Amino acid sequence: MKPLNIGLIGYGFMGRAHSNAYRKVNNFFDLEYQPVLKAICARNAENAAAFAKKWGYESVETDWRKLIARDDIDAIDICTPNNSHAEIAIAAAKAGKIILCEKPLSMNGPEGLKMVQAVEKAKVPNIVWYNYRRVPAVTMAKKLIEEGRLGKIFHYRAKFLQDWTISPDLPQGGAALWRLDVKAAGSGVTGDLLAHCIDTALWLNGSMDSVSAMTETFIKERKHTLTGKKQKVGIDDACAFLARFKNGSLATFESTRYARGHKALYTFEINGEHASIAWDLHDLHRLQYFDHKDEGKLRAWRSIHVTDHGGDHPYMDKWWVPGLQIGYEHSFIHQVADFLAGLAKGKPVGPTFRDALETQYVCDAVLKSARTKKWEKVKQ
Ligand code: SOE
Repeated sequence: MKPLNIGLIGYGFMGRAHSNAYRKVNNFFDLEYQPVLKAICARNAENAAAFAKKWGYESVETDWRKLIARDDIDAIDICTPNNSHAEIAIAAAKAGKIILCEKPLSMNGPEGLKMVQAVEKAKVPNIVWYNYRRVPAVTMAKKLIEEGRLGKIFHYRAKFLQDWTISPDLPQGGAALWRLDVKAAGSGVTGDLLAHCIDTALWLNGSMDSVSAMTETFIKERKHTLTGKKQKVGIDDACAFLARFKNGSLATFESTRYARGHKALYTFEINGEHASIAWDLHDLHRLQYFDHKDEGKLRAWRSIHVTDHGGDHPYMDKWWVPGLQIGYEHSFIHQVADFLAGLAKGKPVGPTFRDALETQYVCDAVLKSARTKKWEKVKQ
């Protein structure tokens, strides 16, 4: 097997999810490449060393520029807050590194475009970690749509609901709460949560034409973790938008961190001429499917447990015996497996930076529409 030396930047939630994927992928997938956990990079040397020990990284760096300059690093994995993605990715591309970047790609479309230009100029393989595409039930939804089973699509409906920022005492900023600080995150639920819904939607239902959005910031001021001072909150706490897809379908998207009782309720439903499908992250191994072509007396929503083998249920033949389900972390393992397989064939694997730029353009149009209170076209 060919080694692929990974240099991971950032050791938060995503640093763990990606490291776990690198460690497990070759145990379950037959691949030409094998990720090697070469270096972890983070500003706090002590924490980085503890992370290296726990996950098996061979070395520690505290400056990402030094990591990128190392000849023994093949791929840079960016798991830092959103405001540093562009600088790191552009430098990594210039150094000829393979790049795996956490979502969202960038703070906004223009910044994302520079990143796309950098990786395309350098011709380096690149991917963005929109992991939900590779939950087997979601991948199966894509297959069903591609097989034409839904026919013409009329409606796309998605939401991503959480409830962890309701307390006004929660500060903004710093290592754990940078998602609440607009300077680090770029936006609130739009870039953090709706970006997932948008990525899946563009993948399943094609490009969007225009959007009409509303956003709200319920808590206007929060103490900043780093300064200790109360500061204006610049992120959107909640966002809902209507969209028109280029295929003529209509869509609704909603996200909030103020839906008491919901932790990560990502759901979507698609209604086509012949059939409908629905999916729910809290029950991620099931795909709900209704087919109007079924015999009348048996026609009903079926709940498909996407755990079977035989090539029919995506990825599942790589795991346990039929009927035994897998979970959230496996979507990252699948992404690494697909990326490594693409690398061996010299083929790009989505979502590439360019794919993720389209999501960024939708986010930009959504935030603009919330400001102008008008329908806005999505930049193509
Ligand atoms: C936010 O709470 C978050 O962790 C997102 O940043 C992730 O992308 C999402 O998958 C789960 O929620």
